[in-house]
Amino acid sequence: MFTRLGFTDYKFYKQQVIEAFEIYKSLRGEVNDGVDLESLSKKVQNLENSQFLVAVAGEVKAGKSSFINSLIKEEILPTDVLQATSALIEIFYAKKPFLRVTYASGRVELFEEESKEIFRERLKSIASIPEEYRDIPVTLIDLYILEHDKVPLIDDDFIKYLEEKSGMERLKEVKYKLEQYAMDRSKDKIPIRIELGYPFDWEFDELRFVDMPGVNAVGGVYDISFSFLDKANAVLFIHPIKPVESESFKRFVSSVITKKSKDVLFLVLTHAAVFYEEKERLLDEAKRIYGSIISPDRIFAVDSVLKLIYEELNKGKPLAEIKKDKSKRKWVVYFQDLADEEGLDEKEAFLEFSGFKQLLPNLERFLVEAPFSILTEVLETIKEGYKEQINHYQETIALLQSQKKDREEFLKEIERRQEGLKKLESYCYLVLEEAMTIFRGVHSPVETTLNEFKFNYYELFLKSSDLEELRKYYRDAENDLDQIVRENLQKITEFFKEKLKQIGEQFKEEYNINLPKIDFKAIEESCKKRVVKREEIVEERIEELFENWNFLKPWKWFKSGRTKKTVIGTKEVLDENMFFKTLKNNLIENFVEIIEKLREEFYSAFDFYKKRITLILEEKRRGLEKLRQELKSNELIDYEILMLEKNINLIEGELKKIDNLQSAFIC
Ligand SMILES: Nc1nc2c(ncn2[C@@H]2O[C@H](COP(=O)(O)OP(=O)(O)OP(=O)(O)O)[C@@H](O)[C@H]2O)c(=O)[nH]1
Ligand SMILES: [Mg+2]
Repeated sequence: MFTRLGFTDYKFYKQQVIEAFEIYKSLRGEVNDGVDLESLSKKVQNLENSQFLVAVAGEVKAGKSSFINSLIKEEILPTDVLQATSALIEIFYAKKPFLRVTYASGRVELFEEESKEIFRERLKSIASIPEEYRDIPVTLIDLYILEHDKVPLIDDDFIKYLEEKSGMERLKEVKYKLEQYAMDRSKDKIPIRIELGYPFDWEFDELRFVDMPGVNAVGGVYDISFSFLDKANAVLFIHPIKPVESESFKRFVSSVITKKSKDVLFLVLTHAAVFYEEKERLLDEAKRIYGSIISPDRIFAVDSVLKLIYEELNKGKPLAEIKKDKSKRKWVVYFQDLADEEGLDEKEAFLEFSGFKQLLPNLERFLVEAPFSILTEVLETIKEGYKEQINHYQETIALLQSQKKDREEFLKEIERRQEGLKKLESYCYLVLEEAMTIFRGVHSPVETTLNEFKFNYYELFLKSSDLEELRKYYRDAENDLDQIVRENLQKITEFFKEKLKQIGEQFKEEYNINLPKIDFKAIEESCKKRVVKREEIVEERIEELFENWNFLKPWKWFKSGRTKKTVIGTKEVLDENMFFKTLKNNLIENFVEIIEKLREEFYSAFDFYKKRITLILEEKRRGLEKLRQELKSNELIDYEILMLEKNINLIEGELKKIDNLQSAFIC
């Protein structure tokens, strides 16, 4: 589905769907058509505010910043500087340029409407590690300050800890440097969020890139990066094309990336120009090596510098000018020559050679796929609602007509229907009882899956050997739990739907009433929310980040377990093992508790279904009662019928429009 569509199409159809929803709202009026308007409005609102987060990760110096620059067509992110680990940079479209820096203390610095060059310099001074401190593990010192809110005492213990954690040696010799660095550091000086809004020449305003600090030598990332990866709609792992074999990527996939993020992972091999002749071979090799980790159509070879040259040409800068930039000179000369040889248009050739022509459309399609299915969902719900409205109007018209013809017969008809509705209600309750016996209890499908799930993750938690693995498994567990809840609610819904369908047919024949539509999807969604109590995925994933910058939400549950200092005797020491053990125990305890709670919540979902069904039936009964009590002249009846017919016409027109819209984007 949606295979040929990209950002521009999405933007266009999104607008159309929002408009269709507005019309739906106005046509619907007070009629209850079974659609949960609140839930649908929220969905549409999310569409309006949706953002696409693209996390760009990779080893130090892999070419992450250059890659983003080449996509946003501006050389605004500093390259060739070492990005500090606590500093992620978010880049997105803004009409008026601004740079906002949030520090760990909560202090915010805002720079507005400055030139690209000034932003670039500012970013450099805020986000990168100063030259003189490159040989000390500044990140670990920062993390210490962030977690303890005080400067560490640089004693032998601490130095040993730094050496163990960072893999750097002989740090004792630079003790003065460690002290000097630490002395000047405080929460007020450690940036944790850097946002850059700029009027990029990029057709999709909802896109947000995140330039992540390099993953460390063993492929690990810190919590703050992890929470971004976890939320990202696409994760691009950047790696130089040679050597193709990458331990950091493998480790990144095996112990950082959750099962869910794995579905959004791309591998981008950069520096393709440097090994241009071998490019295809290396790409094939990568596809072969990583075949079991990532689908081959998510692996690309690109060269960011060539793309940047193309963008400059596009802006009208002549090659002779571009050549003056030392980092580009070599590539200009080589590829200009190659373009000549192959008889290609000079400008287009740079784009062609850059490899972005393959990557970009694929990335675009990938990113819009999920939102496109939300558009479809919204339209489907609206259609269901409209159809129910038509049913409702037709029923009313029939009643009005019978009222006109024979008043006595009309009253009888209403009574018959009311009686039918009462029966229907008790039938529904019977179905609920039946559902409860199937879905509750020790042998129910819910219990079986939950038990299996509990057992699996208990083992994984116990077996995990470091914090990173534990973090990943915990997140996997959370996602799996989501999935379990979703699937089981779906099963319940299916059960209801099937039963109600049978009842509905029977009632239509016997009592001449249509079974009212029930928005099961919305019931399912609100149940799920109640059960899992976490925000839905699409919306406001960015805003809450500051609050959680250091921990994942669930991580917070056992925040107390995270303090890295352990008191042994009278001395406070940094004991990683002890810390990890405590953390693991706390986590398992929490985990079991959460499942127990979830089970209870899940079962209360039945009450929720019951309430909803009762409400819908009651409303229908009330409507009939109103009709019964109203005395209408024939003239008024004719008028009402006319109005209802007009409504039906309008709705039918809208339905046709929606069908056309759908057939346009399902191609
Ligand atoms: N030829 C070529 N050079 C590249 C490419 N990507 C990056 N470079 C060069 O590689 C160097 C490092 O690039 P950066 O973009 O700073 O790398 P980074 O991953 O952001 O580095 P850190 O933020 O420090 O981890 C720079 O000199 C870039 O010009 C590429 O695709 N082709
Ligand atoms: Mg960088």
